[in-house]
Amino acid sequence: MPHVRIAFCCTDTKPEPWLAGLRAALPGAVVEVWQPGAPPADYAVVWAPPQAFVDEQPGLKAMFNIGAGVDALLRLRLPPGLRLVRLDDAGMSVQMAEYVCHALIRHFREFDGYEADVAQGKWSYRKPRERSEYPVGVMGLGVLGARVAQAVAQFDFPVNGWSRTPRELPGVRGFHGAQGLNDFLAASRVLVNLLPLTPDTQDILNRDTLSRLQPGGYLINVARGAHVVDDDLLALIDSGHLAGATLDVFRTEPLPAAHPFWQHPKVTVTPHTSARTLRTESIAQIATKIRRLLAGEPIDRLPGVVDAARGY
Ligand code: NDP
Ligand code: OXD
Repeated sequence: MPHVRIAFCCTDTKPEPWLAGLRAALPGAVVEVWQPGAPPADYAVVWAPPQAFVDEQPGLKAMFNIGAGVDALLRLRLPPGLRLVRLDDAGMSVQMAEYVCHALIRHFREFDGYEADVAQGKWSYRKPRERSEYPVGVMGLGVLGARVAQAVAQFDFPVNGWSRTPRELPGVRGFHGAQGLNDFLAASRVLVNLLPLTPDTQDILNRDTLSRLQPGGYLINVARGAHVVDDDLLALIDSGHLAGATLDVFRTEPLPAAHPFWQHPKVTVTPHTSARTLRTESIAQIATKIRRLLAGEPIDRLPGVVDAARGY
């Protein structure tokens, strides 16, 4: 392998196992935690790096994000030629499918109600709900959204999908673009958000859009907190138009102690855990991509290269 230097700059991440894994996968590469004043690196492995890192490393050829969402990276001032590469699944889509199916089925089958009954020693039945009355709309049909939409379809729910450009997936009724959004929402009762956070999608789940869901709608947000206008969501739950929400991501994380989501009886909160970065899979994917680049392959052939103009 040609001499290559890789800087590791990941906030809130224990570096040692990543360094050991990257060194084992890329023998001969120098892989070090970035410190101010460190020598120039060829590539970087990052999560929420500070602006100082980018400013001090103008010679980087590519930054590999150890997550799928690159909104935090695109908020930095980046040199024009620097390419960003995100995780392309790396074990996340199956976790997303599990999480969303769990939240959907828990709501649809009223398992919270049964749990409350059982806690009082009550043996009671609820009237079975019609699956056809619970069409599920998945916003974002990318690596994660496509897998989620198909997992939901396996349970025979009607499934709608919304993307920027047209996407065809078996068992999924496709809608696309701004012109398709209102029809997509009107056709859906349970809404699953798997959009990237971009200037076009920020605040997209607001009073107007959420009101367009079928009555008794339910939101499952597993993308980014800034997609949702929190007060609008709470007002629609409290008015009864929405039945509730399962939220994994928030505008401020950790979710502040005083935020009403914590205590709301119709809101389920989880701590940004719907699809975790899996270290072994991620290291293998990043190392394979670096090997391909070192072998002379053009970066645009790699899966997960970010289009900065598009924002994802
Ligand atoms: P992809 O880039 O593969 O997919 C993005 C999808 O969103 C595409 O279908 C794209 O449309 C669609 N899209 C983008 N912009 C718009 C728009 N303006 N209007 C309509 N559709 C749009 O991303 P992933 O599936 O890998 O990840 C999605 C997001 O999930 C990440 O950006 C991240 O924020 C979040 N995430 C959350 C995690 C968690 O633990 N909670 C973990 C991992 C990711 P098109 O197909 O036409 O390009
Ligand atoms: C991601 C995330 O974007 O963990 O991968 O949210």
